Amino acid sequence: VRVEADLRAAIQKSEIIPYYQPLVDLKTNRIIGFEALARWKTASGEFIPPNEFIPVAEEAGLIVELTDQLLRHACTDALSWPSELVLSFNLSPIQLSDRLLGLRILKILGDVGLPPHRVELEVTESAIIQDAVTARIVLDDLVNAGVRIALDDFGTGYSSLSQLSNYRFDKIKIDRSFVSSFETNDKQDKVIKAIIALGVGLGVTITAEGIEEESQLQRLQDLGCDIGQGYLLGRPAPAEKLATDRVSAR
Ligand code: G
Ligand code: G
Ligand code: MN
Ligand code: NA
Repeated sequence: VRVEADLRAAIQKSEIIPYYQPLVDLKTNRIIGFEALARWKTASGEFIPPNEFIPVAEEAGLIVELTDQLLRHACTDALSWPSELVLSFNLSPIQLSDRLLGLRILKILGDVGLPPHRVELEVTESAIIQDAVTARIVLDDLVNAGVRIALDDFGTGYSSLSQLSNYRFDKIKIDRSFVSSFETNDKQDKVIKAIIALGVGLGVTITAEGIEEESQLQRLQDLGCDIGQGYLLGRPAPAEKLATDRVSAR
């Protein structure tokens, strides 16, 4: 209950802010955009990670308010970036069962003046399975306006193969658990190769998450992976520390 009251107050005081992690084109080494990752910076200077407060926000019915605030903040930040850079933003699974979500997101983009084609939303498959009818309405509203949709955490229990033929995703993000183990595990290497081939077949862009080592980056580039993300390429950082004018990621 205390966490819930604290969270309510934190939203009121706008203590929860987006950090940004670069998304890098692995063919050109250029930053193509940033993923917004929520951080709760408390008055005492402590950081509470999203895994701790997003579930509380969902339970307490605060996720709509929190998301609206974070998205507005992130879109405003993105307005000051070079105009070719995209903003990628995570949605909680339960949000996709709110049929007004799409229109609310588009309203925020309109208010801020960020064109929908500069925004990408990250969803997991479990979000779609929960309420497929509503998820379809929400995703259609967004896609028709030009927003792109990424299937996040691909390959884990949250995202598998079942919805790939039902929805037209623009991007698939390979979960970082694959990238972290694929050098020591020859089968994992084959799995990543197969996901990249799947992307080619479906005409979907593939992003690899969690790149921490030079050797992982090299292998992903050799396999033809489109986009990379991870501590090696850039850690999540506050808006004021972003080098959005940097041509190359490294
Ligand atoms: O930033 P970090 O890797 O600690 O994020 C942990 C989890 O929290 C990830 O699954 C990420 O998608 C999620 N997350 C981060 N920011 C947001 C947000 O603004 N909204 C939602 N719904 N989830 C977020
Ligand atoms: O579920 P989602 O893919 O949105 O989660 C992204 C999370 O992964 C964020 O919390 C982010 O801080 C974290 N992350 C980003 N890059 C790396 C990395 O290279 N290594 C690890 N361990 N975590 C990462
Ligand atoms: Mn994500
Ligand atoms: Na992920």
